[in-house]
Amino acid sequence: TGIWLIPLHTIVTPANVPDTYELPEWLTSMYPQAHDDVQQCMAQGEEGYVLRAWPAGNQSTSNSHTGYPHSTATLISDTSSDDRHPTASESSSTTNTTSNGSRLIILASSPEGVLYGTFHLLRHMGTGQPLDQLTAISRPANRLRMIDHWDNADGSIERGYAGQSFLYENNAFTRDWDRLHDYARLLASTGFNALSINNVNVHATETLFITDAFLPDVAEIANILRKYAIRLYLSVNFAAPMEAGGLSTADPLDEAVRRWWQEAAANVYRYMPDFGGFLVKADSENRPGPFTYGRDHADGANMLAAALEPHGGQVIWRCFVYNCKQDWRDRTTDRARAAYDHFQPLDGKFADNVMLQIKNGPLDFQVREPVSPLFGAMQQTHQLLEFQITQEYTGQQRHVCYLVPQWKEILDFDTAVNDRFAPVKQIASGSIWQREWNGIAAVGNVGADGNWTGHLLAQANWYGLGRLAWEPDTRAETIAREWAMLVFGMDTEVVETITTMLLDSLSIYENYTSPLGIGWMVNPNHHYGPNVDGYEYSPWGTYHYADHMGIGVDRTIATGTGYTAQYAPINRDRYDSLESCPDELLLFFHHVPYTHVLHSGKTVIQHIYDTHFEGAEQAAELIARWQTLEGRMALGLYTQVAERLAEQAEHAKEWRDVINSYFYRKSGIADVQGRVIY
Ligand code: GCW
Repeated sequence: TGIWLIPLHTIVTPANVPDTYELPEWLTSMYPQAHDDVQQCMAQGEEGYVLRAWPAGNQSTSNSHTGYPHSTATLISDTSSDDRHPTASESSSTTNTTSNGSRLIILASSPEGVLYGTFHLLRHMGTGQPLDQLTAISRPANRLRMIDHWDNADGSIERGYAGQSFLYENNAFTRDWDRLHDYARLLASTGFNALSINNVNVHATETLFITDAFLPDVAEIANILRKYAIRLYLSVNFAAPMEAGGLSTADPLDEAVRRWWQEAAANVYRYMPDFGGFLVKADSENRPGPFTYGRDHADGANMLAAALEPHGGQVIWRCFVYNCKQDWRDRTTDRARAAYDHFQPLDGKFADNVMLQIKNGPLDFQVREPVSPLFGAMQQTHQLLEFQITQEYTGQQRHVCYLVPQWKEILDFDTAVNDRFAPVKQIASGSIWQREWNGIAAVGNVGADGNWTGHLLAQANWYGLGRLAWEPDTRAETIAREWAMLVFGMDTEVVETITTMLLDSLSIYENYTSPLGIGWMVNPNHHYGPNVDGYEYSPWGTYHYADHMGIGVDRTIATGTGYTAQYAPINRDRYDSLESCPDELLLFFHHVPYTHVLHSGKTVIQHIYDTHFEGAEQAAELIARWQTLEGRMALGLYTQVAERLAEQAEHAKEWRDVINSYFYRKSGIADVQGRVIY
């Protein structure tokens, strides 16, 4: 097969498309669709591409490439030369999947587009699809498709479950460029185009990443990422002017502080002309921020935006701002309200190169939360949706928990702002209000472990986030199956078993952990394993208020914290009323007696018992399902997953028994099926 890469700008330029342009004769004669595809391709924008295969006999088979312009085409099946004219024998060479003389074209208006088109082709081949009928026209739905690392310079990873960092050790860069190269290729293969390389909690060493002490290393990383069209971002410390610059203040309105950031930014751009920008966690969980100086978040973000603006950089400012020192006796403060209360009033006040990064839910990446009401509530602000790929609260990559179905639900959620259909995916992408700089960012789940993600099956989450950020309408099942084929090959039984295990895993995990949207119930600090009261009398603001009568947080307007009022009317009313609130979020919004009857017909207490018995059984069944694959894959792959599934099943029992016993003892209500509760 001749595979042709046509850098479109050598044939046409955006200026002469679609009005008048001419394609060279050699191209149109061998490529019947050329005119249509060029039009389509230009419409896909910078990162899009057109992939097209057409069979032999449909085009001129002459070997005359006379007049074929130098450097407009490359035969990528030949690795010895990048830039020469194909010979007749090369361009008609065959593969197993296409007929003699068929051709395949990757058409894009930029090198990035060619890159993504190439990965599309590899994915197509890797999932066993025939080449000869391939037609694909694609562009990313989201401009920014980003991974945030929470790696620290000492080599640890905050919430990392796949070994140490491969970026840092002992307060220096590992300089493991080979691994980084592999990493960049993996990222690009699923469409990521941005990477923030250090934890949003910026400690002493990382504060200096924007100084000459570390910029040479940072720039080397950027050089590798650039080959795969990935822009590098850095998390910065809001107090850097003091901690790195020796100033006496970090007040965003102070002239010396503003100048310090301007110079720091200019210096960063001397090393990396295409540097993406700064990611900032400010006034959150003990990090410094503008509040110290009586300023607001717009003051803080805009100060950094002004420093980056001359260089084309951006500020990504996180909305994860809440009081982590509240008094558990105070029932009026509701952590869920915090992001909206802090940021919504600032809509319209942020500079154009500021994006607000908003966690998917109002709390913190629980297995079940409603969508953050901030989406849709800031129509004049660039917004970035933040997901967490690393499984902090969803089994820490010791349990299998395929998160794509959860992300899909969030992306598809209709915020109904302005009484119109306004799903989160259109707000994240910016398409709803024609905003250019929007997208999806996610906390990564990789580390130095050989399989990247600790649990092999956790790779599917990383892969899945990339695929969703490119095209949010891709089905969770399609993504799971694709990933399984790309990793394990084409054995149907293997692929189908893994696909269904992945698809079932989220509800299994939800079944045996905290019920009905209440969240938490984990051990404080490390967040692994059950502890119903772990955060009940703590300053972090995460409570369930269970007593002998009932459980749940009243967030209604009439009797609760009023959180429901942060949603557009349709959603507000649905959540506010006990009758219409969906079961799976009931305890997030309402405090109810254990005898309250759900829409499912069960009481709350019986639902807790049933789901926990069922979840632990399902976790045990995962082992049996996996065992059917023994001998059908490399032993090392088989065993590493088998070991984790065994641990998960044991741990699911612990969850079951802790949760069931706790609520049995609180409520005194027996299980109708009389199963063992301790
Ligand atoms: O999910 C919580 C984590 C913190 C994290 C914080 C954040 C990086 O428990 O470890 O800090 O959120 O998102 O900033």
